[in-house]
Amino acid sequence: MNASAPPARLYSENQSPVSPASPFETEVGRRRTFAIISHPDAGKTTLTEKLLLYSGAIEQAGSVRARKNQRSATSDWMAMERDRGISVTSTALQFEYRGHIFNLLDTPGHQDFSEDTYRTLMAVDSAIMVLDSAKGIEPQTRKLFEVCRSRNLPILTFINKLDMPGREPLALLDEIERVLHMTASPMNWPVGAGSLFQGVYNLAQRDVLMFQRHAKGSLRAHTQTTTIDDPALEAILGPHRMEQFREEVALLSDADYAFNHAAFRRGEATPVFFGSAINNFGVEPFLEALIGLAPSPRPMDSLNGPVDPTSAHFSGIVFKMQANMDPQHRDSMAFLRVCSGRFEKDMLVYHPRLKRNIRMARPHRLFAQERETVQEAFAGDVIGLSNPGLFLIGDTIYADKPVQFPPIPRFHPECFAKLTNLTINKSKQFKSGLKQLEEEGVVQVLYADNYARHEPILAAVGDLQFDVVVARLALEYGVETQPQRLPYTSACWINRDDPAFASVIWPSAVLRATDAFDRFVTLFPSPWELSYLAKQNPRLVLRDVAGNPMTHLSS
Ligand SMILES: Nc1nc2c(ncn2[C@@H]2O[C@H](COP(=O)(O)OP(=O)(O)OP(=O)(O)O)[C@@H](O)[C@H]2O)c(=O)[nH]1
Ligand SMILES: [Mg+2]
Repeated sequence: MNASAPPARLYSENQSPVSPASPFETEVGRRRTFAIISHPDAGKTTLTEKLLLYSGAIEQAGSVRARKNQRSATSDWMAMERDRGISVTSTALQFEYRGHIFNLLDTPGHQDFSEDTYRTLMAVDSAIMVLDSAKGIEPQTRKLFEVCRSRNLPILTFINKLDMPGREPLALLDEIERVLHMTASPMNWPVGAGSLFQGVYNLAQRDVLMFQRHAKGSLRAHTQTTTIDDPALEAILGPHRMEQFREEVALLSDADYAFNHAAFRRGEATPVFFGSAINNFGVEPFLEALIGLAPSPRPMDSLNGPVDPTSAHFSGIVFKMQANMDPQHRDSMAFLRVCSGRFEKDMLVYHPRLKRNIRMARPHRLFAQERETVQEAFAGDVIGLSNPGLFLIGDTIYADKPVQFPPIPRFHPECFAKLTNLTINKSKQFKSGLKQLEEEGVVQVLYADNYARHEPILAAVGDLQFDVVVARLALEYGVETQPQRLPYTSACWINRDDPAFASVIWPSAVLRATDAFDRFVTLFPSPWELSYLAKQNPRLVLRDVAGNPMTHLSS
């Protein structure tokens, strides 16, 4: 198919395309809301930057690992991200391109931040899976893919770093099919590889887009369109590679590789694109393809059934909180995915958790750490709400027709550290900073029941979360802190009113604590002690962080 051609199409609840009927439906139909996911370092932030460059949203792309005085990547705006060259938190970027509104969410790849990525995947209609051509499908990509699959999210694949020595493209397609059980349909095919990577062949249009390298990719690459029979192509590739290239292209015409849009929409097939984000090679065809392939807003699952994005009734879900994004506005921003209807500045919405109406006085369009007031938004949009203290992750809001979106589960923690405040005269900032970071979901904060000093215990999925807490407390709250790893690896939650609770004899190795919601938590040095407690107290219900019974322990 011609990836760049299809017009905006609107999908009804049963996923069959219907013609846009009203200006409102056209607005919804022109939205494309997607997350970029992968194992660390595959090039998500670099690709994000280049999509912004080609869409005209930025004029010059920064480098991810920015040296002093260089521009740095738009989406890695946090100091720690710039210092370390890794993404720590998801970033929302809204921009317009060829009549379409893109809501792009760049996610962190590191598994210690996977809870943030997971939340973001709850708010999108499709995902871009970035693969490093030398590494193929890496463990974290696979895990995130499983999350996408559980939500039936359509996935587009961008195979990156073709400018470096990598695996054979056919072997990469084979790996996608074998490991992810998804049909991989190439939409273009690389001309040359490594230092000889010169362009991509568009399989539908049967033309070749040749690239020229440019100033480390900070500006658009010069391109030239030619045909596969152009002698210049053979002159660049040499007779042997040219022969191989022709054979591959012939093979790809086979029906096995044909792109099936319906299978893609069901998450069973993925269109595959090749490129080198750092050099801007293959970025423009990918951006064009996104218009036709990335779906417009889909119905969102709610406890009341699927919510049609084109319903006239406004609804939305808060999927992320982020404080202190803009040093000039040290406030907390709630990221809202508009799930249905039209949002208007100053509209009155109902907040079921607070059981009251609130006025949406300060909605923002988000572009990484930048913000500007928006007057309206439509289903599919991600907007920022800066209403202090009103929102928590997972909050539903709606205008008139009651709806409740499912809760966004927290991840069960596996590492724990005691946090000491070294800036004694700033205990207020220490407390409020920690509360804020807890609300953002950066880390969970517990207080031990039997510690003499009331020092907080951080509970996390991975160690890097502790580094984020320390760095952000220092930079955003002026508080120096020292984390000290504790020897616990497992946790369980127990209801205090559990009938079996009072008779438990607590082993000395466990630590009893209370979480931010005043729930009772127990920490164990190893899973063995946790199983032991379960066996000794068969009627006691041990729960995970989401409150679900940990059934595997009783067997
Ligand atoms: N050679 C080459 N390097 C690339 C390319 N794209 C990105 N890189 C480099 O790969 C490294 C990681 O890039 P990022 O864009 O930060 O990767 P990421 O996937 O966002 O990483 P996390 O967000 O930390 O998971 C950086 O040093 C980039 O300059 C490419 O096409 N070719
Ligand atoms: Mg990144």
